[in-house]
Amino acid sequence: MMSNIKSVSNVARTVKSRPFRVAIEGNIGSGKSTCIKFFEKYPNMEKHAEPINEWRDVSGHNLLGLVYSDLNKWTFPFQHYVHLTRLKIQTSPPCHSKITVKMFERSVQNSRYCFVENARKQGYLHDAEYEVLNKWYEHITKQIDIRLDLIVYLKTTPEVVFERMMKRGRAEESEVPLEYLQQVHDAYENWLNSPDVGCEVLTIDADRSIDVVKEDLERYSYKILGGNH
Ligand code: DGT
Repeated sequence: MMSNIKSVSNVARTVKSRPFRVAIEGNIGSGKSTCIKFFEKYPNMEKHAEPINEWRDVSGHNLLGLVYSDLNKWTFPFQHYVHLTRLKIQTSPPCHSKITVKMFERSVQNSRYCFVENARKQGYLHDAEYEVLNKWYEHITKQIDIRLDLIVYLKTTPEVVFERMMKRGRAEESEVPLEYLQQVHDAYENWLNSPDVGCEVLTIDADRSIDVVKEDLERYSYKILGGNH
């Protein structure tokens, strides 16, 4: 079985004054939204789906549609906006005082180390654009605590998620080729196996059916809930 937990030595453990932060990570169509819904039964957990509707309507502009229509032209503004919307989710104060865990779909770190790195590698970002995005990221990490306490990585193979993505039929993704999912997969693997990750990674084999994945989520729920339940 692929499921395992990887510890990183310089882990920044939970800061008492804020909830335990869990990012659900994985390729397009890996099942992140279903995974978040699974935790609905825990009232002390605040859950955030990906802010995709915000990306679809930036004062009338569909940035998600634009980025897939021309990655070279639109990756720079898109990643800026992704950073902003993720930062708001990740650092907002909990909605009530009993919240001990905050779970969100992808993270600011994902944008920086996965999508932005891939975009530079593939030439979707000019070196100057890449540097500007990094300057922002560096500044933010110095000023604000955006640290994660746990990453749950729904690991998949690109062919499996490609089939799921096609079945789902989201309009903006209709032209996304298998090659792009392979790139995102490789970027995830590079990031989550590098020192940049900075927290524990719980890897779950998400090629398997959702019911089997849910069994793993149940098995690891104590860990995912930061030992808080
Ligand atoms: P799931 O539940 O795992 O199938 O995930 P979804 O469908 O809720 O979300 P997902 O992973 O498909 O993400 C929504 C779309 O946004 C998808 O086309 C990938 C794209 N996306 C998310 N974050 C970024 C980013 O930082 N850069 C780029 N270029 N695309 C991103």
